[in-house]
Amino acid sequence: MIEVLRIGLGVVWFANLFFVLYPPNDYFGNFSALALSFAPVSFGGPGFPDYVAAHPLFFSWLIALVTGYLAFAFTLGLTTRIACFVGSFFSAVLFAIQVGTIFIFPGGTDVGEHPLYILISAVLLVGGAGRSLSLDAWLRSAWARYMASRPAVARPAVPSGWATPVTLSSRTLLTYFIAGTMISMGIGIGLIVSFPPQSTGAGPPAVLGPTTYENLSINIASNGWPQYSPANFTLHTGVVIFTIVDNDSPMNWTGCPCPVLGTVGGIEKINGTPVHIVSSNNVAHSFNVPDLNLAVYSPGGNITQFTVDITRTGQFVWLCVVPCGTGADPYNTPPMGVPGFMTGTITVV
Ligand SMILES: [Cu+2]
Repeated sequence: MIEVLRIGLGVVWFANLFFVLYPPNDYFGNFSALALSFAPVSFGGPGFPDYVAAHPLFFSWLIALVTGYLAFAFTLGLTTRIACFVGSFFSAVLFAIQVGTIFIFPGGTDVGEHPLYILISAVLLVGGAGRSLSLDAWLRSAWARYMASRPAVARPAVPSGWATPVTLSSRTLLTYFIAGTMISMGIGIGLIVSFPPQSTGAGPPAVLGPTTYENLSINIASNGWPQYSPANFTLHTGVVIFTIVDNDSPMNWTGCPCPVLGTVGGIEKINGTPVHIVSSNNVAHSFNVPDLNLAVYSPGGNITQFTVDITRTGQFVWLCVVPCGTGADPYNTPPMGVPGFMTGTITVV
């Protein structure tokens, strides 16, 4: 029974590994954008997510390798006991880092499962998982056979990563386990609370400001026209995380599927799901800045989020290219093209 639980946990980690390796997800390419998306919801402030986003190679590979190790270790029952510790500490750090999002998006993200992983690891550890149906058990018996076939000289101990009969008591193991998990959680909290906001690019060629946020919404004005608000606004150079809350109704527009252009990672997140291509199903409006090569699409009744790294100052016109005019020709009737409704000016300083 306990071995079934172990293999089940291995399969769950394999599912995570699949997410990492599945090419359309572009895990490594999107890693920075994904990390940055935690910035506005991290209770310790954006410092740590910014730091992770600035070092994507290290952090993306760290997570990918640990995920791969846990997938194979639990499924095959290889170094089971070590995997219980590694898995629990890993979950504890991730849980601490992501816990701030629980309070912002209830039920969102993958926060929920980490406590479960920790609990399962504890059960596996105390239950002595890895004694059957596992490479640990096979290696141990193979080792024992090998040693038995040799004249007894000095017998090295069985490597302790394999689930040997418990020489440490369950109680001792559990103590280490709980202490380590608590320490890992403390490290995770420490990381997000104590990391100072990044001062990016303090030097030539461009002085970039810290990450800033721009919140836009699309509402139906009193005259019945859909309207962006604010339509004219000022930004600072640097990384800007946009959120568009679209309160208009969705429609099918045959001008899409449309590729997202000009954002960090080439993605926008629709209700938290990153996409490269926006389907035609329920696009209501778009947010295009031709001079920044930016093109983002906003499905009606959804929240769209995207990150733009702005390096140029000046005035930039934005406009909606999705036909939302209220007249017979929705491409050429108001509010399409009307300043303050479906076009406006961004001032970058
Ligand atoms: Cu529009």
